[in-house]
Amino acid sequence: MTKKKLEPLVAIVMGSDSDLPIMTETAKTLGVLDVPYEIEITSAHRSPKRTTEYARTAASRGLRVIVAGAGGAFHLAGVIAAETTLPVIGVPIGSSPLGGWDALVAAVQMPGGVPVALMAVGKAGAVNAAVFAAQILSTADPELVQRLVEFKERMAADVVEKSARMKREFGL
Ligand code: RP5
Repeated sequence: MTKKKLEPLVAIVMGSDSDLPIMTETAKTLGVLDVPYEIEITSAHRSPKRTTEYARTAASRGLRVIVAGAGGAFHLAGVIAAETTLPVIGVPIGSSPLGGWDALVAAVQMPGGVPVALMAVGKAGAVNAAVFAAQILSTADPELVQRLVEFKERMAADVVEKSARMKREFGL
């Protein structure tokens, strides 16, 4: 039996295809948590009209959370947050010669009234954006709470397994 494709609840948006190797982690983690998502490349600088239109229509299209990944000036997340009432989660990406410091510092300079929830720089931030988006959605979805509990249990089991593997490799 084929699984019915669910309407996306989370939008993963990034400024460039060069951000994709990082933002793929958000998609993968949402997949593990069984949260439907859509994914889009749109730039605050290079395609500003498309970006604002995307943000303006996101809520009416059924999306509930937006994850924005960008490097450099990190304008994407702020521009999106300015155009929607949905929660926006930002993932700074170390794509510029400044290695992500620029995006990180820019991300904590949103003016009062326009919040962007800041995750870690890079891959960890992309994973956490998915978990955080799922946590927001789970406040109205007990089954998703259960999947988040199982996600944490798997993480704990992975650590135990890694420790056992390390001991085997050391012959202990
Ligand atoms: C940012 O500029 C994008 O989010 C990307 O991280 C960075 C570089 O983009 P490309 O020049 O690789 O397209 O806006």
